[in-house]
Amino acid sequence: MALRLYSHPFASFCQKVLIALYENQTPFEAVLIDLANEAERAELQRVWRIAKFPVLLDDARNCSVPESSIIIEYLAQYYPGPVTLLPRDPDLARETRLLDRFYDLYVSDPMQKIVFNRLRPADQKDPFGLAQAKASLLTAYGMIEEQMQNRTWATGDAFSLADCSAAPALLYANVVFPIGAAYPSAAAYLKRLCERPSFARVLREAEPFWVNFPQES
Ligand SMILES: N[C@@H](CCC(=O)N[C@@H](CS)C(=O)NCC(=O)O)C(=O)O
Repeated sequence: MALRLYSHPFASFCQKVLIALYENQTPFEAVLIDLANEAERAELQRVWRIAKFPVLLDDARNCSVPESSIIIEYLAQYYPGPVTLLPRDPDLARETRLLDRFYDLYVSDPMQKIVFNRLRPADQKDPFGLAQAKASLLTAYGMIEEQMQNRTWATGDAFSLADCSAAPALLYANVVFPIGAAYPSAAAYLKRLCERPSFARVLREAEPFWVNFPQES
């Protein structure tokens, strides 16, 4: 198989790329990386020294591509399909990249901080960082509420890179810090994302791993 994706079905940034691959039915092999397994972590670190996934390996072009947004841009360039994840119009492409960064930086990042705080030992919790993360998510929820009043997908009528980013970010954020009744358009957008066949498939594949999700303590 020309394309291999070092990934894990429960990891949000891996899900972002899986959505893109499923949208265009791009053939690839998912190589499951268990970060708790020393050998598998070392293999991930061999291809991307930062040791974060996903990483795409393209044997046909003899290259490896890290970082979820860059992978999706790479797929759009070299393995395009019927769903144009990065619009050709430069202004719409810039808006798409902005919303992709918005969901990564201002939804995923604080969501991960809340999850990591749950994983900390009881005597090493970070209440200040937790409050900051929740405040950041509230700001983001308010912005999404405004953005999604009249839109189906993040940038308008067409599903894009920004929606690949939004889906896992909002899904996990809603679990650790529920979106709530004050943000009906944001909640409706998350519902649409969950019903999108590509993300519905991702969610089915992630299902067995929910037992390991850290609970609030
Ligand atoms: N900016 C990166 C973030 C990737 C990332 O944070 N991946 C997480 C999984 S969702 C990870 O590898 N975590 C492992 C670790 O931090 O040790 C991207 O967009 O791909």
